[in-house]
Amino acid sequence: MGSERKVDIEKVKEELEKLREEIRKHDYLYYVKGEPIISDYEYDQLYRRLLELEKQYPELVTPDSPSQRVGGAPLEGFETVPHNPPMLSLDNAYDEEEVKAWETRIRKALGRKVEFMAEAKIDGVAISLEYEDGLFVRGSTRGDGYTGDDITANLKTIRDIPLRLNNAPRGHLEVRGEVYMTREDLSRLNKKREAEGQPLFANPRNAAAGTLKLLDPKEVAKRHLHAWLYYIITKIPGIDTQEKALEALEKWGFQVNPQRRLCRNLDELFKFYREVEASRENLPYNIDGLVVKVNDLKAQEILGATAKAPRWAIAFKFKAEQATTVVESLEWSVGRAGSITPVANLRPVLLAGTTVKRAGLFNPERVAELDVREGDTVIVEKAGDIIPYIREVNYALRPPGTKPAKPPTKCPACGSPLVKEEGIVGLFCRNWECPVQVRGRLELWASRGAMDIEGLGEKVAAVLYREIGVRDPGDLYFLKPGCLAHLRGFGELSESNLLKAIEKSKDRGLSRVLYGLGIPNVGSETAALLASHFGSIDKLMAASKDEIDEIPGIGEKVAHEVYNFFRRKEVKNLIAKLKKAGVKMEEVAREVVGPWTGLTFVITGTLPSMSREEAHEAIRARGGKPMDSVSSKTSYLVVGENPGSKLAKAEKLGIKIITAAQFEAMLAETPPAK
Ligand code: 3BA
Repeated sequence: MGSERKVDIEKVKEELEKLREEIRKHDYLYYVKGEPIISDYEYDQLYRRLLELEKQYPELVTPDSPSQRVGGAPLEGFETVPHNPPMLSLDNAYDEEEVKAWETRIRKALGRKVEFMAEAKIDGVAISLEYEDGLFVRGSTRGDGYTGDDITANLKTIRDIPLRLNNAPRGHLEVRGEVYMTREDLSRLNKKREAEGQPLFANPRNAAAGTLKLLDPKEVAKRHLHAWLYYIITKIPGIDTQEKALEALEKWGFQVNPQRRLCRNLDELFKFYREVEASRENLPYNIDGLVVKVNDLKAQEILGATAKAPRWAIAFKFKAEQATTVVESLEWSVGRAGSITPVANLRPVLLAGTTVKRAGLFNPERVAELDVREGDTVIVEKAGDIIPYIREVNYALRPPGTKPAKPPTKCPACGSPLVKEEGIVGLFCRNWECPVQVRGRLELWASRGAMDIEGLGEKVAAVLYREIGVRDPGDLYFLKPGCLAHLRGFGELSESNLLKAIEKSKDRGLSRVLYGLGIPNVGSETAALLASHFGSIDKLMAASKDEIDEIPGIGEKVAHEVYNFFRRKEVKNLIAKLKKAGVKMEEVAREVVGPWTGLTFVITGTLPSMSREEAHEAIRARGGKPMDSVSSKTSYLVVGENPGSKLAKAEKLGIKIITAAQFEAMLAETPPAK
């Protein structure tokens, strides 16, 4: 009986392996090549048989089985993954002159000329992948470069990412690259989102980033992401150039950017740049330039990196794409802080992968400066490749009889007279009860980075304003049970949930309160600075303009805004109301989130220039964790004079060991988090 089962198992194993091999082949032909050779039906038969057998023999499920791509249950959240070495960014060059200057620096540093590997720069999201003995074990986002999110389950759904490598080196292998989405897949996704009333993704990069952050791998699988790899972290004998690294990646089974060329000199590089730029529109994905790398890895090592980017690589960007269209009308809208923002409604035009219908004009001064008028022909570009704006007006094509655009004198939302303020660009509505501002203020107060009140978004803010007479965030804390339940879209349950969420928000602390108040020009960083400097709202409100101005990191303009904000009688009322409600307006000690978040440090021996406690403080200030003993979780062991037994332990565990001097260099290169 026992032996019969054994024979069975061997046979099943064999069938499973065959099935998997077969399915892998068809996955590759279908997803990567786009040229399937069997029907969907035939494929489904194979796949079902695989699932059936694996269900029957769960002990035979292997981590590289195609069934493991679709992932299991949704995740609760992501673990963090430290990046060692960090995932840096790239310096940019915008024209040939800048590339020449870069090449000159390299030539001088090395004392010789070098060859360059140039790769089309895919507009995607950076990732890191880890393999053990050829099996995919972990993948992560770039995050802040020092730590990212563990998105293994999501990455497993991407067919371009092999779960098992061909002839890869034994042991640990880490490679880095980029995940991207094609333009076609983006427009399909956006059509679906539009139909479902969800916000649209502005471009393929945002869509790829948003998709990788989904907690449900099954949803990720539906979006057909792709991946290119371009960097091997692990040192491999025989791989001594970027060219060979790309070939090795390809051989192991990764997808590698097909548009690449080894260039012996700048002329060859510039020629390749023009070729790739000309091919741009015909590609199914967005590229935004070339990444040019010193080909020789030895030379790369000598050149090294700054705290931000390697010196041996540069992103040679394409000129921003432009489109010509016509201004159909000019519109003036009111922002949350009461500023009047002109917007041009445009004849729809395709630009860098999306249809542009509106372009921001920032402020009335900008409209006057450009002298843009209704009916004008204009050139639009995208700032940061995302936000469309008017670059230029073609005055020669202006239709006869137009007049300069006139900013409104009354607020388009509430009719109050608009004011211009000393020393500030722009026009403002200063009516505290202007509906747009009240709703905006409530939304900001409730937002994630502020008081994080779940259930209070745009729609609910509008209802609270219109139906209940809520006029500022303070009113939220005096809502009575029963006041909402009768309203359309509300029920007893949603009322009680909202009231609970409001109650819970009282303890978020000063920094979030200050951000949530919507003081002009005060984002979450400035809010945190103010909070940690003053410690309580009373002290901040009592401070003079100069006292605020003196805080490092806060400029004169912001000091002026903060000071003025707290002089307003409506603001004083609001603060009094919040106090009465019991909203905490003192700073609560927070864990620092910074460049070293997720990294743990252990120090052994004495450091020449600082005490152990000072070193610990410096680590904490950057978000890192100082620890007293070495474990497998330690990221770095810092070795001072007369090190103890920790050194031997770290060596045994393969922990990264750095000298006191290296540690100090890291401190100098990495400023503390604010
Ligand atoms: N090559 C992006 N960084 C790239 C390895 C270095 C690098 C890129 C690249 C740092 C592309 C910065 C983010 C990052 C991995 C850090 C490329 C592309 N090479 N071909 C030199 O096509 N977008 N981006 N990624 N480490």
